Amino acid sequence: MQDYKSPANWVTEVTLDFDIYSGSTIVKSTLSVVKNEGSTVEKGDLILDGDDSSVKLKEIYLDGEKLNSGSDYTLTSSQLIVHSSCFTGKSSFKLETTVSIVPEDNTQLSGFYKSGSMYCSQCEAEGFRRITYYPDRPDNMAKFTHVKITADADSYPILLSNGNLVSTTEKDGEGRHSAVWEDPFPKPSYLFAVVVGDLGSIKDSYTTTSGRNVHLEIFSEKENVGKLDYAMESLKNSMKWDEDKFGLEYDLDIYNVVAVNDFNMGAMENKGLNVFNTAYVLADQKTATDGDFERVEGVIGHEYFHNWTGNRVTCRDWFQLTLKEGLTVFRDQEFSGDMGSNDVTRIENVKGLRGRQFAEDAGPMSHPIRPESYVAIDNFYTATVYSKGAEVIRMYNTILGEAGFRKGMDLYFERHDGSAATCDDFRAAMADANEADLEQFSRWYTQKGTPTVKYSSSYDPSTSTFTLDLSQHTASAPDNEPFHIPVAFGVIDSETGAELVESQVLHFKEASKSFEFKLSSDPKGTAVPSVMRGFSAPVKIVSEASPATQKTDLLTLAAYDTDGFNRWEAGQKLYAEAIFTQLAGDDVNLDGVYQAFEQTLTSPKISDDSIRAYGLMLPSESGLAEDMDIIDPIGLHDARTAIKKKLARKFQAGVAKLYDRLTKEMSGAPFEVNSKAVGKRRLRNTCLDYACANKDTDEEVIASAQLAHKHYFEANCMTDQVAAMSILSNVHGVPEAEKLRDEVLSKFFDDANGDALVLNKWFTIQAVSSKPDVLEDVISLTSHPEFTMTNPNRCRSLIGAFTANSAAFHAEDGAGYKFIGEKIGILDAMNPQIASRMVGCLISFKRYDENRATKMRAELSKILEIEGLSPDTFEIVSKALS
Ligand code: 0A1
Ligand code: ZN
Repeated sequence: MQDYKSPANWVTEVTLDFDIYSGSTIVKSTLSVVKNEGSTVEKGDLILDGDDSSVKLKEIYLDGEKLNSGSDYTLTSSQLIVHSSCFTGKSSFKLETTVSIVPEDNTQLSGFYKSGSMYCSQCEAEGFRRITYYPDRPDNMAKFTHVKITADADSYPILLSNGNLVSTTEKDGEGRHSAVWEDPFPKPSYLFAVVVGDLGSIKDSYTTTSGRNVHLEIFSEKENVGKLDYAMESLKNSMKWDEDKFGLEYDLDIYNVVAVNDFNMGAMENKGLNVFNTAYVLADQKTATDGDFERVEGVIGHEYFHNWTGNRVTCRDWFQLTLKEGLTVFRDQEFSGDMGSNDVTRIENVKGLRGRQFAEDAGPMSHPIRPESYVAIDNFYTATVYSKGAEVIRMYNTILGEAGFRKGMDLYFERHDGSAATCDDFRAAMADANEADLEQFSRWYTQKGTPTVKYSSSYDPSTSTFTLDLSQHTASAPDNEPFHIPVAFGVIDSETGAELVESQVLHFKEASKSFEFKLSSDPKGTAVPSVMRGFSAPVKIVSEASPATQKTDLLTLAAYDTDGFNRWEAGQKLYAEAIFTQLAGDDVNLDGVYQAFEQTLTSPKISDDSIRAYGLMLPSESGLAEDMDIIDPIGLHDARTAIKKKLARKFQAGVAKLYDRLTKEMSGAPFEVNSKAVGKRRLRNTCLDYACANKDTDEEVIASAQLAHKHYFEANCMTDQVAAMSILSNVHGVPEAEKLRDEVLSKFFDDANGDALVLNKWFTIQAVSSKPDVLEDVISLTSHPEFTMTNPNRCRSLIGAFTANSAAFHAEDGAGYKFIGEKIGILDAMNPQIASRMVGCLISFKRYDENRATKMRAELSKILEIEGLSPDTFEIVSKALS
């Protein structure tokens, strides 16, 4: 990690003036600058960042004196350096600049840009330097005391920035009007925002515990205003949750949120003015799936929670990104769990982590949650920094307990509110508040890779002692020192299901260690260890018991574990074992799998339909792939499909019965979004999936298609439509079934009526189809009039989705790679952030066989040769090829 140095000068106050004209925006800034007495930087020059591909300097004055290029300042492609000779002897001064920018030409969507008919900004991580010259680093916290926006009044009636509205002017003789905003909280430039447009909105209010009345307003393009209610509910729930859980209240009188169509990421926590990708804020029965609703709630929560973990306490430098992101993801996960079901949320989050973060950690971009170096910081908004970062925060919670964690949070805010902090500051607050030793825990911040924890156990009846042996190592980073791993643990009696050792957290800090437990009485059956309950650490967990013992242990845990997560996990492990056996071409004995599946399908003990549904679903191909040294994408897909078919065949009657029961129960019921209703839909759609998996003959293919077709036309919501259409999109080769498929696809398209988010689903479902000619479909969809590469959501919905279609993308002839390679070249010139994310699908070539690896490498080499390749894409590709 580069050594941190605070700058020679601080900007303490800022005024900005945005004068927006079509094709050119003039930005005037006045920076109040003071010398940083604590700086160790040798030269005292004022260093301002600025991207000259976006910002054109017009004028520059220091305390009213015009400065001259060369003698007073130096302009490079990325900096404006004001020589210290201009301000020697001054303890403070004001620097005024005028620049022009062209938001209409900004296709990178970083800085100030146009999205449809509105203008908006995106400043994290380094977008502010594309708006004006400024010390664009998160440790420079300044008050933005006066932000004036002027634009055409008729085209842009809404003028927004951070903080409180100070004044407005009416339309003048030239048809222009203005607004002035002031943010009383000092902030780094990455939290600055401006939005200008002709927007609709919904309004509400929230009164904080201490009586502050906060005006809440969510803006969107006018035609989408009807889809904002769920976001507003989620916002109010988030505000209440943070007060209840952490005693944290909102601190301004206004909280604005704006939905934007063109956005690189999910959303942005700008102080008092969140900007959201429409995909994470718009939701209604007709256009959003339950997953979409869930994401809206989670992301609204995430951005709101950033107000304390990110904005009030920000990051000293970008190496500390996980300080705000890991912590805020942990907070949004806990919020979502509390709003619905904790077990369900945990299962979903762990599935996500295993599918994406484990893969990242096994590839060339593997990095610790606090990265050591970067070329483009935008490349480090990763699953590791976010999701593994959240797991690291969760481990503090597990080690210190909920009350201890809260004490640590309180101390963290007491020490660091209003400043820019580090990951070490956070760890110190947690340790000091609890008098805990978290020295070894720091390795989670410095060491990369996914550790594997192996375990074995034994019981000695002569001493009534149960022994658990643990060992840890990181295959991808063998030099790692042992981590401090909290292992949530219990022991179950295979005969009675009784808990023989009460659930507790073991502190596993050595390369290997044995833990002993005295049992009060001998087990009736065998004593089965339940290890890593609730997924208590981001590790792979492997049993060293014989395959036969493993199987019986898993059946015990699937039936009796008192930990909901491990009950689910046991079933998943049984399924995974069957899939791998099938893949190896060995005889698969499915007795255990059948037993677990049947139990899940019928057990009256399972009261949550989502848990039942997740228990019936097989592990994802991406999750399974992480347990293979060399990934065989097609073999894996086929093996998983084969096991699914066997289950579908065996439980045809039971599945159909459950499907029918749910259909009856749900018919006529009003549409609701709550755990119960979502669970029913999830379970019924899981049954549909199995019911439609019996497709050995043409008759069966037709019958499946008919069932999905009926499901589609009887659906009262997007969730059910998507479930049915996803099944139909796989149909091929049986004309009668293809007719039904095409009918649904075109009805879906017509009903979308141009709705961007619904059309994204239409593209995605076709891109992830298991049809053998899916690539041809995808290629022809790139010429569809509704397709565009300039909108990140649309681009991801087709191109990105295809890369997730593992069996098709990794086709042996390399056609998938070639297609993506070409697209990345085009994309990089427009939007490097999106291109560099997309290229991630090619970099893990070492995980594939020689044929595939060679072809993937060849595409990467071609990309590397592109003239003017962005630093973002260059960083990823060059790392992969090195
Ligand atoms: N801080 C945001 C994520 C974000 C990061 C970069 C962006 O533009 C390049 C936009 C958003 C969050 O965690 O929600
Ligand atoms: Zn965040």
